Amino acid sequence: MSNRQPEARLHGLWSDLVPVAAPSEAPTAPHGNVLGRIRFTDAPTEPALVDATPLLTTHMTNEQVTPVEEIWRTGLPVRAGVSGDAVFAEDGEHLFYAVRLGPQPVYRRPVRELYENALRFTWERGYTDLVRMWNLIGGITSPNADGLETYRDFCIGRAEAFAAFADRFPQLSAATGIGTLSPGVDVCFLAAKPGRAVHLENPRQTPAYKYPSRYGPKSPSFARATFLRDVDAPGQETGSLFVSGTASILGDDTVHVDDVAQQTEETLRNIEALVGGDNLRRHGVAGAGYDVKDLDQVKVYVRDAEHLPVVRNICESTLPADTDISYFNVAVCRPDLLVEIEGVCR
Ligand code: 3EB
Repeated sequence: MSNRQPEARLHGLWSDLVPVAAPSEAPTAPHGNVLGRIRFTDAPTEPALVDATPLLTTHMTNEQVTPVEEIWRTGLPVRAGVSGDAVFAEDGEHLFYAVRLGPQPVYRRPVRELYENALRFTWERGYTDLVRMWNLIGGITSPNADGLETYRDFCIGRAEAFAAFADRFPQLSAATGIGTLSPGVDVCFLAAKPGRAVHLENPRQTPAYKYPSRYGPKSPSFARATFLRDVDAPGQETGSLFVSGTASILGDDTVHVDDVAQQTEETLRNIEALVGGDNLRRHGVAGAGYDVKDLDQVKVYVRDAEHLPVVRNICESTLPADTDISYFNVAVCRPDLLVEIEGVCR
């Protein structure tokens, strides 16, 4: 665990990645209150309140990688609850929501329902800005019962839900769409009270919601990053930049097919362009911006186990030694994508 989160910034939202085996043995006493936890381990389980805190458990580790838990914290008092199949927690400024959808022959309708329930709940509680979403999809590039790729099937249901809520959630946030190792879909997200979130696109990439239909009947519903201003910093540009799952895509094309080293380097260049000052200012966020070296709480998804060493090498030589990085051996949403990387800049 790195210590790059400033202790003083108690009114933002931050996360740690810790080994599952010893979450309580974190080297520094964690400050703040737990808003939610995402456990990346060797089997999925239904989301539940554990220690009065939402816990989503997703199947993302095998013998290649170490189970970890991502813990989201806030400086404000937290209240947790259950809503149907979903679990949530809120602190008056932020909401964490998690739900699991079991294996389905066709995902479109149940995914639409899942997202509509989630968006309705979130809107009713006043968390009207989405901040960061994760879509963890079993068999992501495998066909559904109708022969359509599961990711494309998922994207239809999600897009239909966002279309139904376009009056309330006109802006899409940062997200990840990635494979897991068990069928079913795990979804969780963070949302905030209005006025603090700014959503960013990447000048090197076509906005995902404008991808042409050759990638699927409905485009993916997400932005490339979301900047969340700190609660206690009116007029100042301090906050967190949530970087979406990023891959080796230029425009809408996968580049460096079959070359994992080049895909990893292109992905890091995409992140560099996304988080830099020029791109932030283009979206109305003042300040110097970030460098790819500022990326922390990094998750690196690698499709093929044999590519883990080369991807690790490139990430470790690009990012500072105290960066928290977790690696997962899971499929990415296009069969030709070998790697996807996400993280947070502060
Ligand atoms: C891409 O850029 C790679 O469907 O929620 C990245 C982040 C990707 C989020 C999603 C998909 C999603 O298109 C895939």
